[in-house]
Amino acid sequence: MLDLTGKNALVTGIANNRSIAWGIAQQLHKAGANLGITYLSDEKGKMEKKVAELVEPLNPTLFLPCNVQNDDEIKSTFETIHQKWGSLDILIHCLAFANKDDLSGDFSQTSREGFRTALDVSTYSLVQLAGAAKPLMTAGGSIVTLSYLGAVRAVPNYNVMGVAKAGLEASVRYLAAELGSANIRVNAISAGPIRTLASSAVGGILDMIHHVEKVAPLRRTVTQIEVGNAAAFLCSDLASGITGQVLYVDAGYEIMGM
Ligand code: 0WE
Repeated sequence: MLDLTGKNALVTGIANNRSIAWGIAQQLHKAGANLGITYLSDEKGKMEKKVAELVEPLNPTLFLPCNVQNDDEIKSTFETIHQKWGSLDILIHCLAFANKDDLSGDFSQTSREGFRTALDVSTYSLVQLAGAAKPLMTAGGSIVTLSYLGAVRAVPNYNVMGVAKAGLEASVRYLAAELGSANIRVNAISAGPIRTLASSAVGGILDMIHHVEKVAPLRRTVTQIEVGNAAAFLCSDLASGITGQVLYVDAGYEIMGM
């Protein structure tokens, strides 16, 4: 059944124990994957210490800083994977950032710089990491990224992140088309709203969560572990025929008309 033993999996985007990437890492580990973890380094090394303590029970065999705005860190991350693992099977992309000012107010007032930042960190980073992973996925592979309904609907205040996620979902299709001949599959999970470090910084997130709890067919939100289970499935041979897709893990919210 769902078995990832012998597979090397790189997980990006763990910031703390509420991160969706943390739910994914736990479920990949449970399925037997060998984990590599990247984190966003800060000057004081506080993040490094925090994330290292968190992931220790999952016995990662690689633990590397990787800021996607720094080409050198990306280069050295994949050089280390090449040296230490030889090959890569799974890449989990859970990275997004927009300036806080660009996540409220009028979308038409988004600055060129704010637009560029959001698409650089949240969209281009998938293309960049997939390009770096491609030569290491010599036995085929699976790439999974995280999206949100704001990619395809105008969700209040999501603004420039909606444009970034629309670009991300299109990038999933173009990457899937290119990488399919190397038996590398590329898919996105569109997760319902979850309280995380990123979403808790957003005004009105609790109201959105309460709305989902009323309207979604399952009458609740989803958990990081449920997103993790869907990611583990997409990375497994059980999903060998699935690529280029956006899988909604949202308690059914997306199908509803209100
Ligand atoms: O993709 C996201 C979060 C994206 C995000 C959040 C922040 C907050 C703090 C990106 N950059 C930042 N930058 C910050 O400084 N989600 C799907 C969660 C989310 O974010 C929203 C949402 C939902 C849901 C923003 C506005 C409206 C709804």
